[in-house]
Amino acid sequence: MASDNGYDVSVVVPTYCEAENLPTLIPRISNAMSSAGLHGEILVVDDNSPDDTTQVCDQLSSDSPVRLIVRTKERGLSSAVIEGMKQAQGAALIVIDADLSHPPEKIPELIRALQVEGTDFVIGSRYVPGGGTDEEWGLFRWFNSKVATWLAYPLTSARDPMAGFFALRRDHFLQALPQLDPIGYKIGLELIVKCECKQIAEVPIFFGNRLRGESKLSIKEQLNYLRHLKRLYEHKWRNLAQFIQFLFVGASGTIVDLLAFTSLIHWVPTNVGRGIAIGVAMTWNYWFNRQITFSGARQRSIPHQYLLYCLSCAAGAMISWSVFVGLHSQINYFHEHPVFAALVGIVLATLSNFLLSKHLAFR
Ligand SMILES: Nc1nc2c(ncn2[C@@H]2O[C@H](COP(=O)(O)OP(=O)(O)O)[C@@H](O)[C@H]2O)c(=O)[nH]1
Ligand SMILES: [Mg+2]
Repeated sequence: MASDNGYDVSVVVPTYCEAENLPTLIPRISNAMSSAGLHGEILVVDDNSPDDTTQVCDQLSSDSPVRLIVRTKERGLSSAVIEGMKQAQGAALIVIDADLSHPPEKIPELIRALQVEGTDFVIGSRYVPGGGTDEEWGLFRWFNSKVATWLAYPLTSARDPMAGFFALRRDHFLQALPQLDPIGYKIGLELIVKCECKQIAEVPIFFGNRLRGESKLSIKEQLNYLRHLKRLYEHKWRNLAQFIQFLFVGASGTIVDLLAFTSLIHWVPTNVGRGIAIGVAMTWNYWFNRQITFSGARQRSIPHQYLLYCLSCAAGAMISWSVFVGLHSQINYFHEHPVFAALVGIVLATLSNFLLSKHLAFR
């Protein structure tokens, strides 16, 4: 496996303040490649770290095929990895953290797994037999990583799709490049979904604690992961993903409606309280559908969009009511079971609400 210029592999190392780790990491990557007979390059993609990364890379380049790419306008792990991959020239691309949590000696094994016919993507995996994490990993971090993996399960059956140590072919990456649009940390998951990787191999690795320095994984990045997941779900199942979000917002609106109603009946006449609670819930639903379900339509003017949303809800209410009246008066079964007639009305109204919201209010 070699590209036009003869490189078998490009190893992309995203860094932010990792100058202390590079003198250990780079020679280990370089040795791992040469002992397996792999001809390649190491691309360090640094976001202008306020440490000695530049000098350290300069020194290391006399013995290792390392090249430093410094970004000054952008910051972030995923976009740094993409930048490195864009500039890479090897036939295979490997991404590895700089802090020595990932064992560089496994690089040849990842490459061999990628060469197996049909394999699209290879993960250096903590969660397959033979893999593991350092015992000092706190319960919180372990739990966090597990929950993140479960949330991604419908997107991929890989055991460790959150890993930052992985390999794929450069031509495969280039095909998916125009579609890449990650936020946050999980660039491997982004590539698995957007490159439509079907056959994923997992090579067991032991994920150690970082050698030196501090983790850059913040709470903000964890929230970004949820936003990223939303995007990936929408990429894979656009309408279904939107409909599920619409249902969740609707369910939260029902709770808001009932809470508002039960508090209002102490202060105003019941019918008035019911009306106000419906209005509050509708406004709640509008807002969260604008922010979450149909976040792509956020640039449209609020009053106009709110009015259209209220009209969509009114149409839904009419449908719910007419279906109920029709079924209840015409069909014997529903005459005897009015709750089921109401249920059919509610289901149809929800569908119509969704379609009108999507194609009219949040177009
Ligand atoms: N270029 C770049 N690299 C980053 C950034 N944030 C983290 N990294 C690198 O990504 C890798 C993983 O980050 P780390 O802080 O170890 O995350 P953790 O292992 O999840 O705690 C390390 O090599 C970091 O230096 C960033 O904003 N820009
Ligand atoms: Mg780390």
